[in-house]
Amino acid sequence: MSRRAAISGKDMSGNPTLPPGQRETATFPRFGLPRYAFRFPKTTAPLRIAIRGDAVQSAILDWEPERIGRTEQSCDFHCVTTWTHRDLRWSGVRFADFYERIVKPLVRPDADATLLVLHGQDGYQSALPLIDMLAQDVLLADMLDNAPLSVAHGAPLRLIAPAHYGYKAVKHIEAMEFRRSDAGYRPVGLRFMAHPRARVAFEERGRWIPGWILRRLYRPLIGPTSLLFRRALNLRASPKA
Ligand SMILES: Nc1nc2c(c(=O)[nH]1)N[C@H]1C(S)=C(S)[C@@H](COP(=O)(O)O)O[C@H]1N2
Ligand SMILES: [Mo]
Repeated sequence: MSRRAAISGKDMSGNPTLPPGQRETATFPRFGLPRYAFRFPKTTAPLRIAIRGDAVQSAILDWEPERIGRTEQSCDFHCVTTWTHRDLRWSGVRFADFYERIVKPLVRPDADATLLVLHGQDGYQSALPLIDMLAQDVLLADMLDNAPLSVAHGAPLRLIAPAHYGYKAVKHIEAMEFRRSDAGYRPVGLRFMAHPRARVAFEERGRWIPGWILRRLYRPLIGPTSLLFRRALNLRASPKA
């Protein structure tokens, strides 16, 4: 059984069903919180990742995927605003392998390192429990469809965590913060929007407000948001247009 079938099941004609409240989109838009639409990575060159936080030794690590072992993975991408784009083919390194082979020996995280905050070059950030990050389908991806990641989709490196909503899938990763707890952690955006786990199968869209209500609030934002993100990208490509 494919991983996707395991997550989302199949309907009576054998087609994979979508998770609750999601709708398939033909396009894969550049997307995010509006305030990040006009922010871009400073560099897309092969990178170094800063490691910091109260549960680890600080360090700067080189991104050397071939040393860890590359993996490919096809999976669906689920945005919290209800669009799903199916069957994207990513290439990169399993986070669990990066953690075991690079992080553990080199920066020795404490046994009570339980939270990982990923930081993007555009100032975006998102947090997941370390236990969720270690799942076999969580990838640090640097390629999509056999090509290096585009700026639109997260160059030079992004997270892919298919069991969680897209807002956990930080693009343009520059730093990883290993923490003992979320005490004092402030998510980007409004507090109600950031669920600590954001699992798609359980419709954990946000905190406090049920997922089926947030569906209706978020859905009308898809059109304007993807338009804004596309315009910002075009403007960056041709500043005078
Ligand atoms: N650095 C960064 N990562 C980000 C975002 C962002 O604005 N900046 N938006 C998040 C959201 S809400 C979504 S749905 C996905 C969108 O990924 P895409 O632009 O490749 O479709 O990126 C996530 N990661
Ligand atoms: Mo999203």
